Amino acid sequence: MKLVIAVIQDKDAHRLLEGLMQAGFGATKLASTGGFLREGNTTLLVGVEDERVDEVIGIIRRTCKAREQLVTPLAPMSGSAESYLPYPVEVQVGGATVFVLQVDRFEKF
Ligand code: 2BA
Ligand code: 2BA
Repeated sequence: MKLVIAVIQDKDAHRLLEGLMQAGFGATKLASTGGFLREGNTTLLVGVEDERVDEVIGIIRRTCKAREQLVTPLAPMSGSAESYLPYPVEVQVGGATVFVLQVDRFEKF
């Protein structure tokens, strides 16, 4: 068994859960925060048999879109604050960031 951990954008969470449920997968949705943007995102945990991992990743791939987001970087910790002119920069936020972990033991009671 594997545990698929997928960090996705909130906007895609509903559709992804729907797709996973339709295909008969179990899932748990967690509210999370990105370390860089410090904004809310969604982390899904999907426990799945080894042979269906690619199916889960396929559903994630079809559902989750990459989007451009404007961010204004924080002032640097060092250097002169006066010379620092913050301007928004565009970053591309995935898609999805997916980890697949081996599950040593799975129990349900
Ligand atoms: P939920 O997904 O909200 O599911 C609550 C209960 O609803 C489940 O209890 C199950 O009895 C039933 N259920 C779930 N999906 C169903 C479906 N497609 N058709 C009919 N009934 C369905 P549990 O199986 O004890 O799961 C409790 C919670 O554990 C789940 O809440 C979910 O958050 C998590 N979970 C279960 N299996 C998981 C998995 N493979 N991966 C990740 N999280 C899982
Ligand atoms: P955030 O950390 O809020 O990052 C959002 C987006 O900002 C990233 O998109 C990336 O395009 C950009 N970014 C992140 N760190 C950067 C940096 N040091 N400099 C410039 N740009 C940077 P994604 O890579 O698609 O990541 C989306 C979210 O997935 C992340 O939100 C984070 O919550 C999670 N994630 C990404 N890589 C991870 C990893 N290795 N481990 C755990 N979570 C990760």
